[in-house]
Amino acid sequence: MRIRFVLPFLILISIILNQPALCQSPENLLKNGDFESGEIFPEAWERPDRLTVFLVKEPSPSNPENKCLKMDTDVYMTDWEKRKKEMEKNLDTLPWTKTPTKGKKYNTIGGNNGVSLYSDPIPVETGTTYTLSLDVKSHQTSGTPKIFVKGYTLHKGRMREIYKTYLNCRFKGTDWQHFEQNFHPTSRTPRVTEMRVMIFSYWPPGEYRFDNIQVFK
Ligand SMILES: [Ca+2]
Repeated sequence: MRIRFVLPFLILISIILNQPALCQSPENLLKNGDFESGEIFPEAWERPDRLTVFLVKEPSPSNPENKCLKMDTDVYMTDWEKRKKEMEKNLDTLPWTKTPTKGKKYNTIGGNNGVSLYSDPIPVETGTTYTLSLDVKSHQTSGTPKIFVKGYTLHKGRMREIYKTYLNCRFKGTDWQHFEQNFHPTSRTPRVTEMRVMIFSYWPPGEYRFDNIQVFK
């Protein structure tokens, strides 16, 4: 009698233990895409200027210590240019508070260049289709930040950009929203050997948040 009850249970356990691949997530090729490594600056990304780009706490139900990347495009161009010059001289200069903006805000960074931040390079495998995915949130009710992937090759001793694609993150509402897109960096540009992710926010001027950025095969 006992075997009649135990045997189906053992078979079920055996099936579960033999199916680990079904539960595994693909490896994220982008380092620190969840922004959890780094205290003031996110590891494996460009240095944020802390005027328009910040590493910030963004508690989630599963992780009260969660961090994400915040971009503020509601910053006057004059402030942004001043901060850029400071950081070109010395990356470690301390940040300061932006000038409050008003009016139609066409003279903000969001109305002009936009704000961007690059990841460290990721090696590219020829002939491979990749997936880019991420979560976006804003206090504004709509907007379209973009995530670029740029591909590079070594040309005359320098890495040159020869490939570019982007994911339009057209959100509505103020909750986190997920975006995902496939791309194939070597289908038309087979000389691409590495790629970088570039986060980009612009109009309307305001705050944009990014988390859980992944690049996987
Ligand atoms: Ca995170």
